[in-house]
Amino acid sequence: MTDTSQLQADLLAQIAAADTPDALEAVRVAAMGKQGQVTQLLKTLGGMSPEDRAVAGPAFNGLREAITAALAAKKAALDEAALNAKLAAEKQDMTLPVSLPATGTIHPISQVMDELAGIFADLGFAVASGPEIEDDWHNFTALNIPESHPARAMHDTFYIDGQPNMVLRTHTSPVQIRTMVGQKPPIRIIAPGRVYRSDSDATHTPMFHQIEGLVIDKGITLAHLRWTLETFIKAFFEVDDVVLRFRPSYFPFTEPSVEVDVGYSAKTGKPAGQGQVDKWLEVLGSGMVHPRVIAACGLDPNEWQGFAFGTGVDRLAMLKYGLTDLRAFFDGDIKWLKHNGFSAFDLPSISAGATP
Ligand code: 2NL
Repeated sequence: MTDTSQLQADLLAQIAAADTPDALEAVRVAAMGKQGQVTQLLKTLGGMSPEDRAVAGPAFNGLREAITAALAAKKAALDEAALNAKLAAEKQDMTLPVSLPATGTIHPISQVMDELAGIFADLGFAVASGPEIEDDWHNFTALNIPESHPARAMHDTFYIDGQPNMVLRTHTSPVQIRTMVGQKPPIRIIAPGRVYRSDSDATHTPMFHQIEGLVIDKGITLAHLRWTLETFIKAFFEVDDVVLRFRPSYFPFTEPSVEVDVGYSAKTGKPAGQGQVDKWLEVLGSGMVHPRVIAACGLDPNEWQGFAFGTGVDRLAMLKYGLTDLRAFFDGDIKWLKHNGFSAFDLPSISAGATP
């Protein structure tokens, strides 16, 4: 009864013949399960004389090991074959063209964000980003906004419940503060992103999009600010000739502060050149970075100067693409998105925005 070679040959043949995981499992149960042939054989060792057991033990255990190994090898082979079949069935030819018409569109805000990033990339600006939940220092204090400033009042700022020092950022300036703190000048960045203010009516939404820009270097003057903004406005509105009006203004974080208006033509509804201006539209706030802001970031204001600017992306999108209802931007109305969205295949560039 110690000759296991016939049983081993039978079981190995059954394992070899099993061509599905279920069939293999049936063979395993029949051999190695509680009532399995190999298990039953091993149980007989207990009732044997020591002499018989000395012979049968190694033989039975050898059988068990051979079957266990064969089951494992077959299981691995079947698993691999199953995976290969699945991969073959799910194969996608990535070189095939996209089936048109594509149904989704690029939201005007995303489109304008892409255009802005493209324009400023060509001017040597990197895109920076940061958290939307900010601490009081990065959002206000470092920007020379004292405790008493109205921008800190509860009705403007969303505070985080139970964390009086944390706010939803009210502008993207904290991104620039983080860059100045963490990076050695020269710095040329834009910071586009979502910002939050507790304000909601026809022209204000509690979340909106802002883009700010910052340049820090040695010997930076208002002339650099003026050239950069003029170049940006021409590229963005796709006009060669544009008249900008710089008005003195006030921001706590810049000194001097300058508001920038674009001359508009009533006839074309576009920014206009000399002699064609019918009205002025305010498009940007800007100024020379306040020495206190530079110092708050650990830099010496006698060594480093810079300019900064900020504007609303949603408003820029409305101006450029003739959209009149701000709230429609956030309604998610498919008809509106289809009509006002942009093709994903239409890449914005410095020379041309995309056509809706
Ligand atoms: C506006 C005006 C502005 C800035 C933003 C800025 C950032 C740093 C330092 C100094 Cl870190 N300034 N940003 C400067 C002037 C104007 O935004 O009307 N935004 C919608």
